[in-house]
Amino acid sequence: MVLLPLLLVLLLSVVTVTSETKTCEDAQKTCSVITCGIPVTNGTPGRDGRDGLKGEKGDPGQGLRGLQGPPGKLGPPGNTGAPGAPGPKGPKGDRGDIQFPKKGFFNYCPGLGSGQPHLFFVISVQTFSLGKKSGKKFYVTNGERMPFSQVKALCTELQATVATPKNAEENKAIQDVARDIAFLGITDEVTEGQFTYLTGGRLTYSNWKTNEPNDHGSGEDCVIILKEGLWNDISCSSSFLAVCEFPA
Ligand code: MAN
Ligand code: CA
Ligand code: CA
Repeated sequence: MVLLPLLLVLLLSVVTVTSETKTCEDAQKTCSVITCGIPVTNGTPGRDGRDGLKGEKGDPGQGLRGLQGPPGKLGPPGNTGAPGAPGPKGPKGDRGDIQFPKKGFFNYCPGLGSGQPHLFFVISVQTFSLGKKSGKKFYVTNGERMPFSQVKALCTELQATVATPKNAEENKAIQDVARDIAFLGITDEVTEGQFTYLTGGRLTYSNWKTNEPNDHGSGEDCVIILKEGLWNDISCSSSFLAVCEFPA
């Protein structure tokens, strides 16, 4: 009973060997080189092969990230940008002052003589259009000092009057145009101590300096506006700036 399995094992081994030999012979028909024979022990391992091709880049490592480096150098300046859109229109400016050119200015104008009519004509045209536009009185000066009688003559020739402030705003306007002591169109020549406008009537506005008018010395019947805008009565034969007034 014990021999039967042993016999079966031996039989199986013979069948296996026979089958392997048959397979090798079959292979000989198709393979160009094949060794058939009884199995032998393995030889010594061959030499190491050549280095292979470089592998692909590996995934980033898992280590801690390094500190951030210092900022890079400043780049070159960029191109100039396109001009911006125009700003909104500003508010209307104050009315400008026209001052007579200094004496002799018109002598240099070709085609114009040195005679005053030319000068007067230019100023009259300007004041007419500017005064009409603003709706306010208009003051001009030629920058010259002269006695009151000459100031009156000059302004009359311009078909104007001597500057006569009737309120603080007009007083300031005259002050700004004159920028020096100037005669006003006010006197007490008719009745001492009673100041009236050249154009007639008692004062409706005044800006006397403290202790003025005082009819100082041999008498003072004319009025000047000082640089700070205050008034003083003064001798009409003294010379001060001529400022003429054009109606609004
Ligand atoms: C002083 C004051 C004035 C006067 C002038 C005249 O300044 O007395 O009132 O008008 O002198 O120069
Ligand atoms: Ca007087
Ligand atoms: Ca005085």
